[in-house]
Amino acid sequence: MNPVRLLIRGKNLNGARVKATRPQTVASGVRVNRNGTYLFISVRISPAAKPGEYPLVVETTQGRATVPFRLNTALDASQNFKGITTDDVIYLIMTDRFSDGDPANNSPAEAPAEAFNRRNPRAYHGGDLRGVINHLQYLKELGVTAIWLTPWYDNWNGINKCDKPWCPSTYYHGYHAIDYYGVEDHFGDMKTLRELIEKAHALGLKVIQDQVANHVGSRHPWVSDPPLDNWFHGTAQNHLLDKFQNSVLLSPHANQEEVRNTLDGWFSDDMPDMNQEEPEVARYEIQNSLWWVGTTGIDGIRQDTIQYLPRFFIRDLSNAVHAQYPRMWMVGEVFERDAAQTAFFIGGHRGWDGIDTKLDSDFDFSLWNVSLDVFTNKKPMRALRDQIKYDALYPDPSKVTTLTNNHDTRRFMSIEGATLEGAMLHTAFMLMVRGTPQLYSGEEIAMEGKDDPDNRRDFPGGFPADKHNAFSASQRTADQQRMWQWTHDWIKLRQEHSAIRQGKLVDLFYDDDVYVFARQNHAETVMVAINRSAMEKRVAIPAAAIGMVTGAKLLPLYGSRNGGTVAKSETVVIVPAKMAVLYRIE
Ligand SMILES: [Ca+2]
Ligand SMILES: [Ca+2]
Ligand SMILES: [Ca+2]
Repeated sequence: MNPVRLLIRGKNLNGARVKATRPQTVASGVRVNRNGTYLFISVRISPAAKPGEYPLVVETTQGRATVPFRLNTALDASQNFKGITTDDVIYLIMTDRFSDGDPANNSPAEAPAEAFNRRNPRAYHGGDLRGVINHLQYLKELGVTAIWLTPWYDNWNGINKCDKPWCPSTYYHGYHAIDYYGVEDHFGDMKTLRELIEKAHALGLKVIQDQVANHVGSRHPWVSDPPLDNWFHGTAQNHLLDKFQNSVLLSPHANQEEVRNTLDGWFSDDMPDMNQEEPEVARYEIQNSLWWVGTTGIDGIRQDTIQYLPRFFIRDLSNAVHAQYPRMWMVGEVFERDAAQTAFFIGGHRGWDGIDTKLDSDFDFSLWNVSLDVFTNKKPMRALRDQIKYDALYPDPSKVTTLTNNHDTRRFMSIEGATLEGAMLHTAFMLMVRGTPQLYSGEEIAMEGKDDPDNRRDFPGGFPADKHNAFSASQRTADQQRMWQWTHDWIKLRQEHSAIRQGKLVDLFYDDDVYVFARQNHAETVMVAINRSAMEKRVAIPAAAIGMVTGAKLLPLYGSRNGGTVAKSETVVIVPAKMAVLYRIE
């Protein structure tokens, strides 16, 4: 992107002129805000410019200041920005709750002592980037191929006090940025972040950044002194508050008042809504996104609360990212149980508004929700097939990101009706169905946790003085080890069979207790049979539907010793109780 638009903060900037000090850069297009505290400037960079310092000089009648501006050496595009595909398995880490690798950063200089308190579920617990680096090998052993870290932007270090149940609270989760260009000091610094990404890449693990273009935190210095009067939708004193009438973002018949409330309303009084209709805001956020990719070498972006961004902006952001980093991938959080809504936001097709968001992926919350109900015995197994039929709404359903759950939802083991076997089948299903699966840290050891923040408990063994270390197989309980091994084994099966990662999905059988489907590509056909009941089930599969001829064999790869042979165009499979079985067709 050239020229780049820079935002300079200062004082007495009214009437300022800006000059580049070296011939390889040319400055133009000055714009200053009313208070004279922010200056926008475009800098065109010659393709011949070498990495180095290219300071700018700002001059007013009152004086002169030098502004540092550095061109960095580009990272190797063959080793970075790799994008995420269905070949990947994503593991979500809430950085503060995973592992404390550097206790020295637990109470940064200006942070009050009570902001760090492992007994307060809304305080910092000490997890950091070093803790993630220390456990990359653990993730490699589990078999995942990509990690998504919750936002690492710098957030306010203070503690909120109020008479509400959520106080005292901190921004340990990272969704209230006070500096879009800063790394949270509780988590580490840019050098540690680069080390994390380089070490992850060296192990074959990709890294996904959680970006939040929709809002910043109310402690951001912009809130009291905005770079432009319309930088936000409204002001701290006067703004809409989002009522989360999300379906108005889908409906062509929605009235504009409700649409504006949902798009422009603040996510909370504590989360000022950025105004992407202002081109300077859109430009700032797009460049910021590209800057993180280029500076750190990340492989993917998870875009928070994406449906509250204007659709033209999602498109412009997606296009800008793809133009500079062709393999880059962005997944959006459209937290909806209605597949029509998630499908509306994914790229690859135009909506009724004429916009194709070009968004690579969004999370499949509808299938996630049904799977929770099925594997806690609230809905019949056939509900999985009844949901997945709405894949008709997607231009390419393989592009969705499936999830076992995330940091905003209850952990499986704390849902009413949950059993370990249910959790195991839910996980196996998500690893076998179409899409790119995303697991949440701690599910592999069947952690418990009710609604936020209980679903964000510390990973056992990640913190100094933890008595029990679940990173180590020898210290896991029997249930933890059973879930860990199961998760590991199904990830491995996915990695070993391209048909699971890339093939089409064919429904073969579904009733109250059993769902059988094939995954099929040019290389092979595999078949997944899941039986949630306490009884062994025998089901007849229409073998011809997946090209099996008389005499063809079903070889069990996992979950059973019983295979099958095709006779009279069908084959009978025996699925053990509370089990998922994978077969290969021969
Ligand atoms: Ca720490
Ligand atoms: Ca901070
Ligand atoms: Ca918004």
